[in-house]
Amino acid sequence: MTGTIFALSSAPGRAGVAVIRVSGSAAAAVYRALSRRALPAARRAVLVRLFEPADGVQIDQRATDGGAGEGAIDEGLAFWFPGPHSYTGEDSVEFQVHGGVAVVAAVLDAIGRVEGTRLAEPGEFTRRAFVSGKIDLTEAEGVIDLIDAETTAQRRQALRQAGGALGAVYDGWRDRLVSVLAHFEAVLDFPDEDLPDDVIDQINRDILRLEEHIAQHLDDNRRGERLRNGVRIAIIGPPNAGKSSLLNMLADRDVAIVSEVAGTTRDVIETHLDLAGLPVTVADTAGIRDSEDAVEAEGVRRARRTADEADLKVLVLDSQGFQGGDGGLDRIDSETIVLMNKIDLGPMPAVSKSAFPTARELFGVSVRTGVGLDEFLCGLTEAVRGLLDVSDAPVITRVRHRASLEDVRLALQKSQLAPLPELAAEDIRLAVRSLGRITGSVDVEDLLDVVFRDFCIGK
Ligand SMILES: Nc1nc2c(ncn2[C@@H]2O[C@H](COP(=O)(O)OP(=O)(O)OP(=O)(O)O)[C@@H](O)[C@H]2O)c(=O)[nH]1
Ligand SMILES: [Mg+2]
Repeated sequence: MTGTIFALSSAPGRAGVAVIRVSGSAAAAVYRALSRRALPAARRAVLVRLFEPADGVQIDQRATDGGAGEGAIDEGLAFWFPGPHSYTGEDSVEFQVHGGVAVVAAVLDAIGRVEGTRLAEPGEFTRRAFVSGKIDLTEAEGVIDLIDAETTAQRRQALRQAGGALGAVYDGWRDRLVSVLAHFEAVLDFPDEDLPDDVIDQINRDILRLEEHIAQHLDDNRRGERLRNGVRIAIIGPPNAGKSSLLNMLADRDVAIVSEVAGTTRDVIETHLDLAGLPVTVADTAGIRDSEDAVEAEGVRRARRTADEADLKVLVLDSQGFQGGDGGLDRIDSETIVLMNKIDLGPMPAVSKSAFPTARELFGVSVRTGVGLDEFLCGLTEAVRGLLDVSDAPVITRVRHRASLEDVRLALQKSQLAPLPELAAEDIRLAVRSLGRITGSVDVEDLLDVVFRDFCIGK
């Protein structure tokens, strides 16, 4: 994890411009060797020609930009970011060159020839930003999510987290626990001193209040994680109802085979879609029915499992052949939208919402002619929105956060039941450590030393 690292930071392949980053103590040497110029002013764009590093080539100490000479690799913009005021916190240089494959390869090769440099590992620039204390772990995760964001809502959430909103919540809780702990330590260390009687009561109240906050934060219906991964929608129903036709309509392309043969779809076919700015993964499944055919039976098993794992289900029925005992009816719940398809062939049967009392909504549509689809899409978007967090409050976006918070809550609960203050304090210490693990903050013991020393001043 040491040395000066460099990498192509923009996407590989042919492009107008390519961005190449260098970070570490040799960054200045890289700049000088490639530009044959002295370092420019910090954080200002300069136009330079880039060369192969060569022994004995004089650096023009007066010139900080431009650059002449035969044999240049390319001409482009360069930035000098002296540490700690850089993304990584280290001395950094950024080159913006023409985004041709040969140009990029030659510049990377030239940088690699400067003493002490090596290609960066995946995520290493952000990792260095964390190590040098520029960002915490949740912010680093936010950066990754921002790069991966495919929809507006995902981008907003990632930007919030990258900006430190989530980390600030956890750090705030951690600070409160550390102060609780400091009070505890005082009670333990100076039992004979005249501490206010209600110190322990106050401690317990603080712990309870924090536990409530964490419980609320955890009870979020996995909104943040859903937004990050996309809401999973399963299209289920009896064979031939028009499930694959619906998937193709939603995806606006021929993802799944459509045919009048019942039992066409066997495997689960998944597609990622952007539904009005919201990320969803739609799965088309095999028509649910009893089948002697081993392959179809396996498809039906997978269809049922997909339905059970989905956040939202769309049950497609053939309005013209509705029997009342159709496949998939047993999967209806409050997160199921029922679609009566093929109403172009005849009127809706005399079933209304009352036939599916537990379903979320019922729509009559024709996937073929488009009748009723706008209403259905509105209903679907609403349902998806309800499952996601589109508010501004920072939310849990990873299982890792959730697991640590559960640990915190458990430790706090245990501390309340502890028979001895020493044991309760140990539980609080565990809780502090678990919270610290989410943001990756400094060593817990160090922090406690500081707080406790301050607390005891004057004793
Ligand atoms: N008239 C009419 N036909 C439709 C409509 N939607 C789908 N179909 C037809 O119904 C047949 C079955 O459609 P699919 O989309 O393959 O049905 P499925 O539910 O995926 O069927 P399986 O994969 O076999 O379970 C095809 O011939 C479609 O063209 C509709 O709204 N109206
Ligand atoms: Mg199908």
